[in-house]
Amino acid sequence: MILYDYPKAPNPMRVNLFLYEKKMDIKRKIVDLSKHENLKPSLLKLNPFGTIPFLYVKGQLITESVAICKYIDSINPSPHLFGKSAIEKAKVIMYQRKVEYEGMLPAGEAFRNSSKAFKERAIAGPIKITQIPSLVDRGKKRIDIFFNFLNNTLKKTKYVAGNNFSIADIDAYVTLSFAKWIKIDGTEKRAYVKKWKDNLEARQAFRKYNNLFSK
Ligand SMILES: N[C@@H](CCC(=O)N[C@@H](CS)C(=O)NCC(=O)O)C(=O)O
Repeated sequence: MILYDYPKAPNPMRVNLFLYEKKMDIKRKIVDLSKHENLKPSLLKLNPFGTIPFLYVKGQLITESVAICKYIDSINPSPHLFGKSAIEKAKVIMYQRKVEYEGMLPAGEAFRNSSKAFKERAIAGPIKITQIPSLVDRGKKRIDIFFNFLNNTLKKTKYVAGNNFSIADIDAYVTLSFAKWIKIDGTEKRAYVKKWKDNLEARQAFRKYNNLFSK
């Protein structure tokens, strides 16, 4: 099993935090996104979608961070980051999808449609897509709505999907970090988000991830 990785970028960050929470060390190959290595023919041959992370396991390609996490979870179920009971499992998926659709995607929209580095690359992967500047403000507005939702959620429960830590926390934390790339601080005036973030950053897995870049 090999993970094609670039830990700094938001989607690989999700998988890295997930692996650290599972205390799993797997073989990795770094694909330098700053040098567009993902778009090299040799890499596109392995993963035609051109996105990172991706996993190669038993000759099979698995892309999409949540699918990679699901595979890891299936081969190594403990700790239960996708929930344990039937209700909990459904809630984890419910919140994980809300985080991904209402937080991560708008953050990506605001970032990729504003950054000069992505002028003709507004969508990740090998197909050229021109930026749409009006998506920047809309993306930022949606992120603001998302962080309010997150704050209200965390007012009621310790973690995003309830009282147990899950993949929904990992993805929400990645969204919080990603939003900083477009100069949005989701903790500002959101005391519950701030408390939850501090709590996550005290976890061993999050410390390990953040230490990668602390030099
Ligand atoms: N939906 C995919 C998104 C993957 C993605 O967009 N990855 C970015 C890095 S965060 C990427 O590969 N960018 C390469 C590019 O922009 O060409 C997932 O969940 O993994």
